[in-house]
Amino acid sequence: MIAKAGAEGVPTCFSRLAAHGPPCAFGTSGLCCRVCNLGPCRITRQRPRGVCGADADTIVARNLLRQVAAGSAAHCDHARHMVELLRDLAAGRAEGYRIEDPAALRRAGRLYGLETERKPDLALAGELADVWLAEFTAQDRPMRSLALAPPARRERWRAAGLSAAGIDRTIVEALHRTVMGVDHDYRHLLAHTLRTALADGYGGSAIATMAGDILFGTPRPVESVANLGVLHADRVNVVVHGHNPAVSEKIAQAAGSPEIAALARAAGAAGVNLVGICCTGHEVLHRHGIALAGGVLQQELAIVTGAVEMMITDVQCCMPGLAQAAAGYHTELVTTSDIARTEGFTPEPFDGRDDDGHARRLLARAVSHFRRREAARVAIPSQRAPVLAGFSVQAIRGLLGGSLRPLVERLADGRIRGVAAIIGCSNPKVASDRYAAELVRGLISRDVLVANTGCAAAASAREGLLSPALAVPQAGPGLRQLHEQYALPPVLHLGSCVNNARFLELGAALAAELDGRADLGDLPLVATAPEWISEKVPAIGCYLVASGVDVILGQDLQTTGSPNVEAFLSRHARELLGAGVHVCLDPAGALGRAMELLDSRRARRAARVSPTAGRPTSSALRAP
Ligand code: BF8
Ligand code: SF4
Repeated sequence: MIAKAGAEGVPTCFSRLAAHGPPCAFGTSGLCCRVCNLGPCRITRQRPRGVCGADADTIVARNLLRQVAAGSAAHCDHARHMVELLRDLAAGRAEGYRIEDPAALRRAGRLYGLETERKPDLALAGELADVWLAEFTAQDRPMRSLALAPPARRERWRAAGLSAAGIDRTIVEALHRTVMGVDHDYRHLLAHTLRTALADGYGGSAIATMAGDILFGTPRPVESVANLGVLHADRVNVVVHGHNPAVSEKIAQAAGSPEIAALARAAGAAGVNLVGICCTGHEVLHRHGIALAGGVLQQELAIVTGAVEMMITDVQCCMPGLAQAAAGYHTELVTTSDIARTEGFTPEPFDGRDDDGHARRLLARAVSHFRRREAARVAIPSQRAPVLAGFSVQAIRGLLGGSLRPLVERLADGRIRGVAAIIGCSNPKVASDRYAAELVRGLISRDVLVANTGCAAAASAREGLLSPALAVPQAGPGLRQLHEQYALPPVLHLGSCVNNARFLELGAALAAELDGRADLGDLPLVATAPEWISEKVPAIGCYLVASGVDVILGQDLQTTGSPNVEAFLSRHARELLGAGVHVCLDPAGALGRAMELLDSRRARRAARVSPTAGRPTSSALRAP
């Protein structure tokens, strides 16, 4: 598709990257400061301070905090929209929506200490929405959602002063601190970076995940297919792209309607084929088995097939360059979010009023574009791989017979050497997705269970690693036996990037099963982001480290300009939180480091504890 785009003169991120050449070294190292108009300042050996006197440590830490604040804001604002939808539904103002999973509602209500048994669903949904909205606005108390973490971890945060207050306050404070002339001690800035990330992991990402499950259903294992070969030459192809599960859910429901199928047939197509890209693609894959065309790097390439009638976007990771790609074909680009406008995209904001009708009208318009397709320019790659997705923690527990005990026992005796989250984006600056695929193969062959999210999961999907039939033969004996006995595959697709909260949930549940005093830092857990693009990934990395999970990055953070900041994130974080950031530029190095980290954690743990009987799950999220 990259070659086809080149031959047809259609620009993509690949061609623009080549035209840009090597990126600016000041930006790459974090040494460019443009927070005030005394500058912008660029730090060099000859000019070690900006005009205001800020040194490299301050500038690099400030830039990282701003990145993490922006990434956290994206996840948290996504969560806010989900919570507002839940609140509106409870108040009878969200026509066409319903509580899809009452058990998830009650589960979440119990976590926050709400009375859940003698109350109608909508009343409980309203109370829970109020509790969650208060997580955004809390001023002088820590977020209640921090109690999703094991008690030992919360104690570490308290001792280190990292307990985040309300989400909005924490993120606003991040921006305030980084204005010229406020916070200049890099350690103090980095502490707030971790605090801000915690507001994301346990606030925004966890709340978005729980609210999504309540409104649209908790994912269960579901079969599908992935890669650009999921597009069909004889059907009207519609792509949902972005992150908001409410929009993609409505489009998915409408796409299944007989009325739309009839319209498509009348237009000469065999039907409507809905596929997903990026995280909203994962949401509909998990809940409806809708095919996944790919991750962030496939968005323009899907259009280059010449076979996409409409791409329906919402927020985050929807490149503005899509407009240039679509201009070369008949594809209509639609933006459904009130906060996202791009020239070349038709604004069609979904506002909770008649979203079903809105979705049907959009699909009818997509059908009308089918006749404008230029058949001679259609080229759909044949590659498609089978996928098994839908691994919420509840689904994992279900497969394991109702408890995580079989997994905990195997982690304790070494039949399974650990659980590795492979997360984050695909980046055209590196050999896209090869790192992720090689690492996943290496890990499962060494009996490390892989938990995948985001574009890294899309990479695994395209490589066939989300197909048990293809992945199990590549796995070690421990994982093969686990699959044989429980049908739990070696690579578990946990969902979108906000669903990294499922990894935190899995870690907390494993810790509770292992020993009431255990913590994520005591478990053989590790995370790798092979390739990162979005500011959301440094935010995820920081909340994982703050949770006690070592994070291996396949590319440097933009912090190499300050050895002190890098030492804080690797060594000091380890002393403070039991985990740090590692950078391994090649997959073999990452695999070696991951195995070292997992084995040393298991050895440490084995020296101290063996698994004990199951205990009640935590319900510690009551008001402080
Ligand atoms: O949130 S992995 S490119 S799609 S940021 Fe974006 Fe990165 Fe993909 Fe979803 Ni996540
Ligand atoms: Fe330069 Fe300081 Fe202004 Fe940054 S804050 S641009 S270092 S003067």
